[in-house]
Amino acid sequence: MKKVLTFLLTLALALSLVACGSSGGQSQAGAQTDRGQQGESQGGAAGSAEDTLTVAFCQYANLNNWRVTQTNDMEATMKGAGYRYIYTDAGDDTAQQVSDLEDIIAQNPDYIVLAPREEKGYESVLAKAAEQGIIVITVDRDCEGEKATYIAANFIWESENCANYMIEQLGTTDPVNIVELTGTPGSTCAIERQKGFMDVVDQHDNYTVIASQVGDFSRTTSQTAMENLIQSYGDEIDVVYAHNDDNAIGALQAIKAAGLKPGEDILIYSVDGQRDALQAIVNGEMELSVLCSPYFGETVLEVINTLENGGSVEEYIQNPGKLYTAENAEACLDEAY
Ligand code: GYE
Repeated sequence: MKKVLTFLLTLALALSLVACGSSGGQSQAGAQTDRGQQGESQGGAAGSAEDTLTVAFCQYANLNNWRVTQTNDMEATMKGAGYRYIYTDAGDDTAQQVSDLEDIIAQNPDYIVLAPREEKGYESVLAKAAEQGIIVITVDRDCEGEKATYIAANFIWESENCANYMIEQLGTTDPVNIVELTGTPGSTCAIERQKGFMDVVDQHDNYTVIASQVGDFSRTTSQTAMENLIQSYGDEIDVVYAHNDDNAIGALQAIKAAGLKPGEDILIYSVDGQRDALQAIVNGEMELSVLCSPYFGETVLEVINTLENGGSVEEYIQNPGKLYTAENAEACLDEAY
């Protein structure tokens, strides 16, 4: 039974290790523009002012490449479609994001695209939007409250793949000590990336998570956290499991600064598919980054078009992912952000 399972896992892994190139079709291309200012602006040519839709994008922060890429893609796609565009950036503060939503609702847009910071805290403001007939689409993380759909990656799949790839490399007999650097506390991706990883790791006695610290999807926070972990555990650490590439790159810097060799003394597994992570894989300093695409504009556009034409949409729309490893990272550098 165990053999069959191992075979199936290896097969699943092999299938998800797709090469790069135009035929892959796994990542959505998105035009990039300079980051938008807060406020409202008119997009490209479309019908008269009355029949132009207004779309608001409520971003929770722009603290890393992933977020900036998401923000730029959303602005370019919505303006490219000719919509009136409202944009807010809550500066990594949930209470501020709720207040941004209040301001957006006061402007009565047709749609709100919400990238929520965490899962809780938005219920009453989303009820207000619904009362006013404003359609809400959540992107990349979910939150409680009324919405038409939730578009995101499968965080459980991402984190199971981190664990499976690690197990494929390190086996099921020798003891392996892991430190985990987590994302924004209370966010869907931090909750599920921990769960998916632990569900796999818990099946093998030789793997132990010796410490877990908040990296907050930030390079500087993660670097400091990793410095402290190296001080406490030193040579005992075999693996860093990072909830995103900023956590991974921060850890990588701390490992190097401590005179240790990433890729030899400590192996790093992560999620996002950021360019710096792919480069680290090419350099032999990271093992894996699982793609979590920051491009949502095209899917949001499809949702809006479907709803405007009287159609219905699924309550969860999944963004596809894939694995970047030493086998394909170099060939994929150009598609990374
Ligand atoms: O992994 C990270 C970003 O919510 C899925 O947030 C997203 C995560 C992504 O800041 O880089």
